Amino acid sequence: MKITNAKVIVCSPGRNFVTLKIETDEGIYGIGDATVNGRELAVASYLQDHLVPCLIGRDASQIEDIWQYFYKGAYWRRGPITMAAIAAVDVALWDIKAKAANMPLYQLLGGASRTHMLTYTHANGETIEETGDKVAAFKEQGWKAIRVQSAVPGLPVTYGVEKVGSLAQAEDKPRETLWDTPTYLRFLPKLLDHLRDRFGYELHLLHDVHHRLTPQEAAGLAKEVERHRLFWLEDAVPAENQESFRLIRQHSTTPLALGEVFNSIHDCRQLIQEQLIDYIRTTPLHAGGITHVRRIADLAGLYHIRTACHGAADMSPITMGAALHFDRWVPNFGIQEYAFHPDEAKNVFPHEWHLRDGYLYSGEKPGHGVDIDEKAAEKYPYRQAYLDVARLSDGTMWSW
Ligand code: CS2
Ligand code: MG
Repeated sequence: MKITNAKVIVCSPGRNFVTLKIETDEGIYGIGDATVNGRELAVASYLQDHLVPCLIGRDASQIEDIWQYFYKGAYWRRGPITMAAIAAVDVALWDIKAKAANMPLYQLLGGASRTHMLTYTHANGETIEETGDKVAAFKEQGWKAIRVQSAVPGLPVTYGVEKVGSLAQAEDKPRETLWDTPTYLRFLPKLLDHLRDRFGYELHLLHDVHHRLTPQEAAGLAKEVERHRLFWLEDAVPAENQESFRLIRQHSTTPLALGEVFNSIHDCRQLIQEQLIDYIRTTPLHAGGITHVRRIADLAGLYHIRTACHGAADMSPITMGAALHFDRWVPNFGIQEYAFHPDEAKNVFPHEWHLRDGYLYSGEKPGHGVDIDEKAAEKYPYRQAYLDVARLSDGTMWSW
């Protein structure tokens, strides 16, 4: 089966998405997501200008060789742009292979290890009480696991709380936000005290620090919130320096999650082999497609680490479809994140996966079960957008 055409579709149904559609001489096509929030056009160009010309005429069934060709064959390898572009090719080719086999994608990976996936969503409030009310509403809808973020009093904007939250802002420059670690560290335990008093301990609660602390601060926080028995504390420290997690680990048994920004197994090898984390958050988008995340998952499995694919709304419904087929198979599955796509995006990307009672279901259609309505996509042209940046009150740049 020969690849006859590959096109890059950039659209903005509620937010920007980059999609690769690969067509074959047998009439079967597959689609993959290449969205890197705030850097969309860089991946679109990487695909269009550098990968697509090498794809035409290739045998679509050679997923592994094509992956290696674009990974090893690039002298300048790795990095979010490269790996997202490779991921889009990889996911589209798995989609084609599964459609050609007339099987849902999880069957090609080794078949189902489970019927449905435990999933968490986000409760974000301007106040502790409002966050609690949102948790109550999700609990009522059947959710078993909820990530809780609340505005930190004294900071004008808090990550994850504003309506647009982690969505990129449609502006010509990144918005500057203010960060203050001591204020945050005094506040967070109060939020968790309130939620445990109100909901007890059965409900899984998660919290995302979003890379803001030093290892010493994170170790103190992880120790202090042991009493709240979190499902996890996420991205406590920026993880370029993987060994910094040793300090947190030595001081606390709070489960740790990390890896949404990683794009290769080498970004998490030490964290996994030293058992410094409990959940690995790499997705089939930012970490090189199904072909690469399954390698990460297999390594993690050796060390009792479970998967937890990043599921923010800034990855298209295609990535959610691919992630759910991966989740359906992966033996060491932990949890899946889901943050609700804008309605316009649901129309552009018709999909079979669905939510019921706090669980996601992959669907049974051949392929990954997600399509793109190109006519609908044309109605939503790309808009320039950036993620926020953060500074301390004296102007120092900080991790956002
Ligand atoms: C987040 C994301 O979902 C998460 O855990 O950390 O919202 C993240 O901020 C965005 O994906 C950035 O694009
Ligand atoms: Mg996160």
